[in-house]
Amino acid sequence: MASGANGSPAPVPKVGVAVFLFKEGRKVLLGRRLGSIGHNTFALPGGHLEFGESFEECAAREVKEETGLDIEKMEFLTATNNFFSEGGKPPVHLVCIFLRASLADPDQVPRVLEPEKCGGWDWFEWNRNSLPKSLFGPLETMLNAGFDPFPAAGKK
Ligand code: 8DG
Ligand code: MG
Repeated sequence: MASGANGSPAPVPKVGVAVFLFKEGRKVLLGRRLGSIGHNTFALPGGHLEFGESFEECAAREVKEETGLDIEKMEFLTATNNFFSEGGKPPVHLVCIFLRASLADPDQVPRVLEPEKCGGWDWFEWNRNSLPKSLFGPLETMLNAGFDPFPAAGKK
C-alpha cells in the first residue's frame, strides 16, 4: 500500500451512494447535515458503500438507517467525482453514485434516526425556488447544471 505523510496510509477515494427519494411526483427528501462535510447544508439520504455491497443494497440500507423508510424501484442515475477540501479538516475524495427510488409505502414518514448526523428531514420540490438556500455542494452543482432526477414524462 502506498504511504502518505508520516508513514500513514495514503488517502484514497471512497464511494458514496445518495438517493433521490420521490414523493407526490416532484418532491425529494432532504436533510440538514450535521457534524461532517457540508455541515448545515441540505443533502439527500445516503452514505458510504460497504465492502461487497451493491449500489441498491447500500441505498436501501442507508435510507433505512437514517430515516426508517423502506424504498423500492431503485434505479441508477449518475455518478459524480467530488473533492472536498474544507478548512481545518483533512481533504476527502468521494465518488458519489446517485440513485432514484420511491417509497414502498407512500404514507410512511421519515424519522431522524441519526440525530448526530441530521438536523431533520423534509420534502422539497426539485427546483431553485422551492429548495433550501444552502444545498450540499455536489447537489448545488447538479442543480446548477440542470440535472433532472425524474423519469421522462410517460415513463414510470
Ligand atoms: P456512513 O459512515 O454512515 O456510511 O456514511 P454517512 O456518514 O451517512 O455518509 P454521508 O456523508 O452522508 O454520504 C457519503 C458521501 O456521499 C458524502 O460524504 C459525499 C457523497 N454525497 C454527495 N452528495 C450527497 C448527498 O446528497 N447526500 C449524501 N448523503 N451524500 C452525498 O456527493
Ligand atoms: Mg448520510
